Amino acid sequence: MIEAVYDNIKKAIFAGNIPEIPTLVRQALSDKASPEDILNKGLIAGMAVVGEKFKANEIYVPEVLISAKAMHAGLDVLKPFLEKAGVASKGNIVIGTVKGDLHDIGKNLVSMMFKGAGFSVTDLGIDVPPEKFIDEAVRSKAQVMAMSSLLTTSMPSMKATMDLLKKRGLVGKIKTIIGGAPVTQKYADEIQADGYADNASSAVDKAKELLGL
Ligand code: B1M
Repeated sequence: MIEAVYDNIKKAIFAGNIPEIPTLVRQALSDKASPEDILNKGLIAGMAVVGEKFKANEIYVPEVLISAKAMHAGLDVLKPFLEKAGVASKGNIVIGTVKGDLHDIGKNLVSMMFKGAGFSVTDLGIDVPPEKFIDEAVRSKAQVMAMSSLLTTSMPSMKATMDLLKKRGLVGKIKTIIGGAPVTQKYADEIQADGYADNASSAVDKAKELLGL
């Protein structure tokens, strides 16, 4: 029964049916589905199909953009459930999508999960240059700087940010976590980021681990 609702969410994401998504997500919530299952089995599963069809040139950027809007409409409904925040802040995190990259769905999810785990989060948005990452991390007294990249062409901006962090003598003082579809642990090792996470929940685990929480 609930599987059918997940399937409808998946199809509505692929079809870019923006008005239907909030209704379906609310329906799943009232059917007692967990926010995590709605996210993973519905919304993210739908975006995965979009990614496959996009890669195979069966759909193009305008369709992907509409699906992304549908995804955001679903995340808006889930947000308060994913962010059921802890009382005292566990620490400050700055997060953003690196320079040259406009993808923000995964980054927004990671941001929501951090908030849900009780961190104070400064979200710098997309296309964030190295200077801005570091200036904001210093200004907000962040313990963790979290960078997202979805493009192989924007990954070098992670390295540029790490290089600037080193130049400013902040390595070790501000912990760094990187992630995003093309990013790997190997790449994190190469650029000497403190941590890598392959999904939003493991980003939270990694932040806690790095801060000894
Ligand atoms: Co783009 N795009 N896109 N796109 N797009 C990809 C990434 C691509 C893989 C599609 C493909 O070819 N199969 C491909 C990249 C190839 C590569 O470099 N490896 C690609 C391309 C090529 C492009 C353009 C260049 C296309 C063009 O213009 N010709 C262009 C680039 C624009 C730019 O950024 N400068 C482009 C544009 C777009 C849209 C604007 C249309 C749209 C983005 C809308 C938006 O974000 N607001 C879009 C989308 C939606 C996608 C796909 C289809 C879906 C991405 C997504 O949101 N996934 C994507 C294909 C795919 O990934 N399957 C694709 C759902 C999201 C929940 O997952 O973001 O992976 P994800 O986040 C995950 C994990 O990666 C991880 O946790 C999240 C969930 O648990 N994670 C982290 C993410 N950040 C993390 C940070 C962490 C830890 C974990 O720590 C800090």
